[in-house]
Amino acid sequence: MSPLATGGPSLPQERRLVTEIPGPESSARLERKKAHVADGVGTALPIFVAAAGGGVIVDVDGNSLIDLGSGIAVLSVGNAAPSVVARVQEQVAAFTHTCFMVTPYDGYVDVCAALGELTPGDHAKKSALFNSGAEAVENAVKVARTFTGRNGVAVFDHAYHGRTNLTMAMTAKNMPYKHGFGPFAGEVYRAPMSYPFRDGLSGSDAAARAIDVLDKQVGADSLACLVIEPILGEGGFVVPAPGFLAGLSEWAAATGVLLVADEIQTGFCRTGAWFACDHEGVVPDLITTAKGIAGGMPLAGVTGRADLMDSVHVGGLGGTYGGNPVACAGALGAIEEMRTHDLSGRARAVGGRMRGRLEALAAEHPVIADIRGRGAMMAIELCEPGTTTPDAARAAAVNAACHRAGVVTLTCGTWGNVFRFLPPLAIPDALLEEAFDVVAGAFAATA
Ligand code: PLZ
Repeated sequence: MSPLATGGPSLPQERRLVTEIPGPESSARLERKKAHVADGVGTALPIFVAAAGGGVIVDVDGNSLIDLGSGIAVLSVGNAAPSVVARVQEQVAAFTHTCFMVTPYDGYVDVCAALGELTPGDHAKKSALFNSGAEAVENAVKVARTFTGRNGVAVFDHAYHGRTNLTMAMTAKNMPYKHGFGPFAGEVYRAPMSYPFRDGLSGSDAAARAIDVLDKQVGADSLACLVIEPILGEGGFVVPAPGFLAGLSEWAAATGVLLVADEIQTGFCRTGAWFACDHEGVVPDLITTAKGIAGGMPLAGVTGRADLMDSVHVGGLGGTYGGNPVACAGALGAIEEMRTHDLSGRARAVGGRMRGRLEALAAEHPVIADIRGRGAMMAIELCEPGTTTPDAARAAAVNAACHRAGVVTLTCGTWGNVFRFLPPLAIPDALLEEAFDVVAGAFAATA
């Protein structure tokens, strides 16, 4: 049984190791997992969770680990945030499901209204809700194809958009996401991304390079949309050079190609603004959201210009669970928390602290070749000193050392050599500092 009944910010905000990681209770459960759960479902850090909240995850052995991953950028408001818990409890006791397509309810409409207000641009907007990020991306493509009458979908190098058939085609990396799973959906075309550390190009030059590829190899009049993460997520937290997104946006507007911003990882205060596009003054035609939107409940959205969203025939968008009332209640609680506590400001403060620590670390360890990110979405790319040759082995070693020392860290990037930091914004400063002491120790121990 779990040693703790509830999580949330009242959990002691401390790193506490009472066994090795993973401990005996987690190791026993890992054997059960191996017996009953498909091997294809991997696990980055096999501690079984009993409770979580603020900046910690407590496991079944009684260890308390510092969370620098937020369940992959989900827990902006923190785990089991009181505002989310209260609304979810109230909703789950009232009704758990009707299917919005059968009989509607307020929560769905309230979330769509909030998305219309918060996403970039002050034009008339409408939304539709789904269960996962991949599903949102699929539906954004459906809307774009219907509105434009064109089929082509442009995506970028290093992109990650999901694990369904269309979104696998849109995702760049083969292992582990695509290997052996084809054939993939057609009409997906890939253009070069701006990657300042590796290409040294200005934003406008990188945009011209991408536009040239799309012009010559596809033709704008065959493209329904251009789908882009304004900051790459799984692909390595690459922040495109300033002007790259604006250059693409101008070209898209001039050619009738719809600009779809995939803000599933960057959205909802993570980067220090409601959305990453806000930093560049770019207003996408459509935006996909998920992850941080609902404090851990499964919910995703597509939001866009009302005329685009309404181009789809009645009944063309939906699904049994999309915009489930309990998930919508979670979103309304999370959004309230972000609004009342200025979580964008908090993300900037957390990001500033992390950048300072990473700069100090890079001065000592030449394997750290690049520091990048925005707000509380920061990463370091590890390369053989003085080169751009990826050092994935070192990233894996540092990651494992952090895990053993009680800090939940994640890697990412096409070459697996990027170490990324995504703390819950509810993490106390002292705990964040302690986590980076551990990261520094892990670099020293693996040097
Ligand atoms: N678009 C930008 O980051 C999800 C994937 C983890 P789903 N990223 C984490 C994994 O290995 O499966 C993501 C994203 C961007 C789309 C998605 C897909 O969102 O909710 O996982 O479907």
